[in-house]
Amino acid sequence: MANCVRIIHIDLDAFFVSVEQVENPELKGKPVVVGGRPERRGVIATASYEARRYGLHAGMPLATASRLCPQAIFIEGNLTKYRQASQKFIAILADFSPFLEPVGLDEAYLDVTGFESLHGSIFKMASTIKQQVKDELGLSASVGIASSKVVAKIASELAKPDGLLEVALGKERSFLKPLSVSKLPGVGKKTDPKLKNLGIDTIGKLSLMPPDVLKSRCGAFGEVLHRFSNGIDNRKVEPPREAKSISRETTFAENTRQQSFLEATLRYLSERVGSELRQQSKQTRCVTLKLRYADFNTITRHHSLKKEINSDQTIFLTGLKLLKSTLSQQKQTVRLLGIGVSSLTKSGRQLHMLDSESARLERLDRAIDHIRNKYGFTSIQTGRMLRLKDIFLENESGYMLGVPN
Ligand code: DCP
Ligand code: MG
Repeated sequence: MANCVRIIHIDLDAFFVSVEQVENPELKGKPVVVGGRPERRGVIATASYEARRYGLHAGMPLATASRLCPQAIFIEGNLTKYRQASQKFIAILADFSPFLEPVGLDEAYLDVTGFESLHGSIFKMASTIKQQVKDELGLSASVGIASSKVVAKIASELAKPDGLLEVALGKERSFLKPLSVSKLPGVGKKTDPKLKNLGIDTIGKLSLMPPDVLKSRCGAFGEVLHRFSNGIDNRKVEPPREAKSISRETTFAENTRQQSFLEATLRYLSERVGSELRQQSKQTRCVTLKLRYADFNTITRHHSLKKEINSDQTIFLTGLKLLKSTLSQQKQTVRLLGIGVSSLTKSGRQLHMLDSESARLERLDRAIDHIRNKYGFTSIQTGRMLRLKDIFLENESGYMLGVPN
């Protein structure tokens, strides 16, 4: 007999904040916000559940947050640390099912069809996963179990925080029926009012609408709404494909055109990209510079290289050329600077084939990577980057830029 599809959706609770609370238990049970100091420009990345009681939420400007909840504790945040926690989280999940699809840093789907006998039941399996994440990482997660991705995701959302909810086979429609349409993934500021205008507030009502009506109001998404509201979702759990690009960017506290500062930041971001590239044993042929100007206009400029590279120096110099030529045509100050690489290939290292300059750069990068892995990213710095010391706060895994990235 064919097994009925069982899918687990798991999502960590208040992820960035929870990582901070594990590191500093004094923060537990308090209104805590990760995203930056309230006097800085920026928005909340994560608010603890205690802070959410005051109306604080992800995406809210920090200044608004501190007005609504003056006693909140504001933390700068450090994405490197959250990435490390994320990797450990995904590694735990991978022990339970190879059919694993991570989404973002703190969320994943697992196809566990046919895994009942291994664990007694899928419910027991999910409790074990939750417990293991708690024991090994100190983080609490919420889990939904259902016959499709969409229903599992809605179930985990409903179970938050620290919950576990299984929607039995055949009960999908009755589970969804009373819920607000805003619980459906993709229904937000745009679609919600359109549905409300049609008199549709619950998923149950949505499920009874003729698909043609939904299509005429919401375009192609109307069809998805029809299927999702009826608990139908044939999307498979897809293990990730290899990354197509690597990039790092930062928003400045104050807009700037200061050449030496922009160069120092570009150097830092290039080294971040280069070190990730080498960690993945990849090389690149395309470097992209990204700039956002004071008026929020955002541009990207690409440069294709003749041969594959993975050195910080080449990424930086290519980015610098793009930066200089772009700024020479533009008078505005810069709000955001980013650098990325794409057209990635696996690096088959053939040192003897490299010319001596490439070989020298490769040895240098390897030595730097080694020291940084051991003593932290800022333990060794290049001349151009040193100016950043005066500008950004620093911790063991690198400079804390204005916005976690
Ligand atoms: N995030 C962010 N900016 C946003 C939303 C999220 O930087 N606008 C980051 C911070 C979150 C992480 O992504 O910690 C995960 O996002 P979630 O939507 O899963 O939110 P949380 O894990 O913080 O809370 P929840 O308990 O609701 O899942
Ligand atoms: Mg989460």
